[in-house]
Amino acid sequence: DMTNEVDSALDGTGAPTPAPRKNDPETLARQIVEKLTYSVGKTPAEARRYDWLEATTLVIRDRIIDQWMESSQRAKTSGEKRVCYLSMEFLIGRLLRDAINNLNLTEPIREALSRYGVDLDLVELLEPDAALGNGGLGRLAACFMESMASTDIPGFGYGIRYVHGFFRQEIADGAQVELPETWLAHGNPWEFERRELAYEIGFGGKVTTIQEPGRPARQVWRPAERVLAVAYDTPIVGWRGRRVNTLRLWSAQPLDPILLDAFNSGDHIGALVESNKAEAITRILYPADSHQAGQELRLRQEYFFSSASLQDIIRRHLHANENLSNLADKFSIQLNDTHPAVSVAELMRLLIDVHGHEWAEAWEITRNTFSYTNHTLLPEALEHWPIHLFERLLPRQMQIIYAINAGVIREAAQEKGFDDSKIAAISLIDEGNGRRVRMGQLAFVGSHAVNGVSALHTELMKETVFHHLHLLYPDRIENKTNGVTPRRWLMQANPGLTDLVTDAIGPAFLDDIEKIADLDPLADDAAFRERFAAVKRRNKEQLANLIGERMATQVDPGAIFDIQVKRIHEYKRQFLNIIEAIALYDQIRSHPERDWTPRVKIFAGKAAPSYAQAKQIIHLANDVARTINSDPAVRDLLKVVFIPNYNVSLAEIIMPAADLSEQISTAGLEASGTGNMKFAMNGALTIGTLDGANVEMLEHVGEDNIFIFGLTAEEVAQRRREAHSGRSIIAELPLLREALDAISSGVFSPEDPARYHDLVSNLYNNDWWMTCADFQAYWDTQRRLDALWQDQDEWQAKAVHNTARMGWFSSDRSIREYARDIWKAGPDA
Ligand code: B1H
Repeated sequence: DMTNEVDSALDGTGAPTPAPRKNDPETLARQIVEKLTYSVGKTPAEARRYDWLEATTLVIRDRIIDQWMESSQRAKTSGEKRVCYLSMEFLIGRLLRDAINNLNLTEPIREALSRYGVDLDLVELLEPDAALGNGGLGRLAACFMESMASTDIPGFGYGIRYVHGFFRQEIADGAQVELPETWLAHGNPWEFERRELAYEIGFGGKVTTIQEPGRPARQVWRPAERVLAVAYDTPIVGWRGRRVNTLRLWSAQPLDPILLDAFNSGDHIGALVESNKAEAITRILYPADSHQAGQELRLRQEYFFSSASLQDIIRRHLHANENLSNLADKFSIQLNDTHPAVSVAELMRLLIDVHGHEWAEAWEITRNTFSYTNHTLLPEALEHWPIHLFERLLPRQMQIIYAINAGVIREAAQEKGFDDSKIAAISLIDEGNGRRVRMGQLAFVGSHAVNGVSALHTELMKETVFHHLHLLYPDRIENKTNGVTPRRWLMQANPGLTDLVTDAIGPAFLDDIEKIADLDPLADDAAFRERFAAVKRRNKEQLANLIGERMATQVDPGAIFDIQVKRIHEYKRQFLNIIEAIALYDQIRSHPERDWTPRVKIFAGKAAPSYAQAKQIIHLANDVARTINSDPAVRDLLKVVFIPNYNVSLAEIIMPAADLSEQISTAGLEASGTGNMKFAMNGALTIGTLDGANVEMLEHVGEDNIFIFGLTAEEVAQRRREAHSGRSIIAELPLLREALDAISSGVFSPEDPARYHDLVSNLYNNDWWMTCADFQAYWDTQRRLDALWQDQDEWQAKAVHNTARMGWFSSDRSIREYARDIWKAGPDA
């Protein structure tokens, strides 16, 4: 069988297996030099740092492959249920340090390289980030992959191998500039091309009904275009190398690389048109976070990777099973948001048209196989495709969607007595604004379980977007609060804290992060607090160095590091944070005699290229930074920094260096947040609204250890119904008014005084995001934090409590809940 999970002569059929590998520095050093010589083609004397990276990666990779083959064989031969995580995004970041750490090889590798005068930390820095995602949703998929491997769940990630990941951001004259990202430029040693795993994906064309005598009518789809999906596999190593799972990413290739007839008749460009069109599908990641990218190419991407993944799952299933009737017993498929929701129609098509199942049975299999995670309630992010586009590109899937819809509507009318307005609400077709296919509704009805990503978000799903579907299927929605992997976000990102915790409570927490709770009593131990603060201080110095080097701005590591890093979005309210900085700036200048607490406000994040307001906010942050940082009147009391090109690797430096984490979204709009968790685990205090997972963080760390302010989700909804505006609030709050006056009069943009006119007038006329409504509460809470900073014993005790009480927010816990409640898979199934 040429289409095994991992192609190998070593499949347990008596072929020789390699000797177990030794992991002492001596052996590792010898192997690294061997790779350097025979794979890279350099002697140690000639080798440059990049060559050492390649050689080291290859040595680590060999060790992973041994485990990988074993894990794949185990999953295949045991017949255990496998979990497929379908996601348009996997925001992985660097892999080398993750792999070395999870194989427990950090020290021996460091030692091996040092024999040649090579510094492991510097080598690791050369690896490009795999940035195949936008933000939280893609990073969650990466944490989940790591946690599935670490908790011994046979998990398979399916996604797209974008040639260009998330764009690189530069700041020019204060404004965001987008540059192409080229992570594959030097090749990718982590991926394995599986040429034998290629599937045809069709687009367009016609559906014809075939009626043979004595047999039921069949539908046959003849696509007008076809492309190939080729698999690239990346191993995902779990903690202590226990299990190595596979991330399978699809690359689009033309069936014919060149149209020779066209070429020979002189049409050299035309000869390549088909090929270019095919490759365009997996060329680039759409950079619109929490916003629907409504273009045809996006729908092509979604269908392309959905169909390829399903064809692959079916092939794997039929390898060990006679037919697809028991598919749902052997595979669970999680849809990461609606981006792969077309899978529901595609699996129906494959079951009925290709594998000959009856509709009713196919529907049963489909629903039992799929489950769906919703990540946002923002109307502008909910995917819906114009019917004419959908029908033109995927005519057979459109027919199937109509048929699914008819069945659901019949059920709603007959069994629950839904009237027309309720039926309009659940319909898969939005009849409102030019008929559209609603992908959320499709994913919902095609799944046996639908989950939100925090307790609050899940409740709001039931009340808002899925209100009527929830009435129809009241047991379907459940909550699975997000988590983050402590291997990357604590152990690797913060080795200083990891060593300190190990020293204090022993190493058990490394294997079971909830045991970090043993640290809690040490919050009362002055000597421990001092060591805890010293670790934080060193991490802040490291970040201060980075800021000094990259931006030529000097910041004082003794000040509060107050950090907001995430995608730039109005609902996340970076603007509120900037206004507070301006108000503070004014106050410091007006009252220089007061005992101000020094602060460094740090921002980072990318705006979607087409999101004008978000780009304005970036511009404003940079303009404000320029003004404040060059004003001697505030000296070291206030600095504002916008660090360009936020990505996973930068986050790994930032999270451990924060004193204060800004999680200040308008309540009801941040589905969960995961940065909030990374910060708190690393001992930052949180200033935040009652939104997303902040609500559960409050429950875990306790109200004394988190700083909650502002309107609740319910109050926000109420004010929006009352057509709230900012004007009257601004009139009553001089601090706010003066800050806004400064912005709109061009204090921060003297070269273009009108630059922020719209940004500010939106607050007066509308205040949709409750920036004005929450300003005073936010300001007051910040001043309480200023006062707290003066009492370092108190601050550090709270910081220790945060680290000790955040274990529950591990993605291991999230994954175990999915495995237990939704997938019925894994070691405890
Ligand atoms: C989240 C997205 C998202 N929610 C559309 N929705 C995208 C929507 O490219 N697109 O079309 C991309 C991303 N991302 C985030 O998911 C939430 O805003 C966070 O609150 C949450 O923590 C994260 C993971 O659940």
